[in-house]
Amino acid sequence: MTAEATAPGATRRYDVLVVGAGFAGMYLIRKLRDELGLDVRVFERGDGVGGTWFWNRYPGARCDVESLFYSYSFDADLQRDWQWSERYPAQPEILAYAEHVADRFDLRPSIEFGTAVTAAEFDELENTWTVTTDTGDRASAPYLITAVGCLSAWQIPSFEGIESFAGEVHHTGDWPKEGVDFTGRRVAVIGTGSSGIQSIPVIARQAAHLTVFQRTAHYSIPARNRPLTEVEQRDTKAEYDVLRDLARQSRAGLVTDAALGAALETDPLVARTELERRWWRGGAGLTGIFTDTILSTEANEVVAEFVRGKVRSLVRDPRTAALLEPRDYPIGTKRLVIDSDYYATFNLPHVDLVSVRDTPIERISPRGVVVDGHEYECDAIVFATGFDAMTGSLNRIAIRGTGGQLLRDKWAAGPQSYLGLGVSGFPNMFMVTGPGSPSVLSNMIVSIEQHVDWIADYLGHLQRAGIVRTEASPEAERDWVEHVNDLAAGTLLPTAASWYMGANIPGKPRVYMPYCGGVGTYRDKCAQVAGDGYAGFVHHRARRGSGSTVENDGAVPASA
Ligand code: NA7
Repeated sequence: MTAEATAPGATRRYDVLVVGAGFAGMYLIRKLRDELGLDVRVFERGDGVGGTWFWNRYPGARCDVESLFYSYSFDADLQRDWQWSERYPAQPEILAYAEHVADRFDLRPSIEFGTAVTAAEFDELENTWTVTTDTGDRASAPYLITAVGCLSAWQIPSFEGIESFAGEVHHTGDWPKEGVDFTGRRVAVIGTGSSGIQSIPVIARQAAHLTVFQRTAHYSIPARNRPLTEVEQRDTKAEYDVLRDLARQSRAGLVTDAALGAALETDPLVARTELERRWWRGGAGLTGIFTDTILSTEANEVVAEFVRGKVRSLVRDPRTAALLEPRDYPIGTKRLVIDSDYYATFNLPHVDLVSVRDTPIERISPRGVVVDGHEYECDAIVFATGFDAMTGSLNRIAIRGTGGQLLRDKWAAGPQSYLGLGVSGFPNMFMVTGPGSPSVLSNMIVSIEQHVDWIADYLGHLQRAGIVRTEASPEAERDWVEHVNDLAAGTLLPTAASWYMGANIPGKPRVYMPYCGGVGTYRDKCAQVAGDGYAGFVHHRARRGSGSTVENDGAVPASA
């Protein structure tokens, strides 16, 4: 199918509208355009593909999932041909991969770059979505799919005096393409999540002086990044079918070491040896050592104290080490950070750590950052202050469903969705890795592929069955939200003031947003819903002359 020819300024018509050309948007084109033959239009605010990896070009930006598994599995030739150079891929390499995929599958003709979607509205008579872009263009289609990413709406806290700062200001999530040279300059980094922790060692190598402002000390584990050997790549690729399948059935979309068992039932010497082994091997496997790390405070403390011990041995100045020891939340309840040389950076004579935990940043002055009456002078400020995660990038678009309801109003008390895929009151709209799905708790590419495959199957089914309108039922949505909340409530996850909880944004409701039951379990649930005729979705079938008939009452099987 092709878009109807339209007069200039008129609304263009397609089969599917997609917001975002990151890994989700790109795979949607491949699947919907090339397999289902649908006319797909993707709107992308950046001027290139890659989403997160297009914007987050800060020094040291690197994925915390190993490159051989942070890659698409949908095409055997692609996964065989692409060569990764390092164990953990750096941003330029991931972006080069995304660009390669776009070229290889000729995705760019389906994407409108440099075009942000500002509004999307559902027409209840026509059963179509119409989007409006920041260029004033309008396009409509029966389906709207959001592929906006979970960490795309970057945020700078509203510090007093920020506009008076005379130097340069950057946010890690909106880093200039041409890079920033900090050579010989005094730099302030505010924030010590993944972006801060990854960028601090690299900035320290350039800057004349670096001051790090830390509100919460985070747990960070060495990446032990290194070049990948030919043999490793060849052997992994030979086993890809098995390994990818295990990842799909796993908890986090990764093939990981099995847990030893419950912490307090494990021989302390065995536990200690395994903690050391995992620390020295590097990467995110540390918290998976016990079955109850995220369930029991006592178990959690065994792992947390192990990391604190490492901080004490890596950081020479005891006062700085004490500030860097993470104590404010259980390990694993905020995203575990994977670093290269983070703690050792604080042994450098030109690097200072300022805790703003008890004395917050007072204001930004023309010359620097003011804390407790002291002005820390700098020439540049790097805000590594994170994102309005999971809902921010959806809520900034005026998405209107039935009755003109705004999605951001519906979600005023926290996101509500069915499976993180559909929203009641927003027919024919699907979210890729939306809140209520495993998304950020998983290897994102595994979750993206699962969602896109599921949505594509569903659109095929809808077309074949002549169903013109589908919508999550309020009951299915209510039950799913309750299930997602119950799962989180049985763990330590909601106890941290994390971005998973919306706690990093003043005024944002505190709700644990992702589904924490694991990607394997979640995949089974989605397959079961599909197998049951898309239970939980209400279907309307076109009937000549009199609108539509309801084909499915949206009943959900009791076991969510
Ligand atoms: P994060 O993980 O949200 O980190 C943001 C950091 O900024 C964190 O240390 C915050 O402290 C700090 N922050 C935020 N607001 C302030 C104010 N007002 N004052 C001082 N410090 C502040 O974002 P990242 O970009 O590092 O990582 C996002 C995800 O990307 C990451 O989890 C990976 O999944 C990849 P806080 O901890 O809230 O006290």
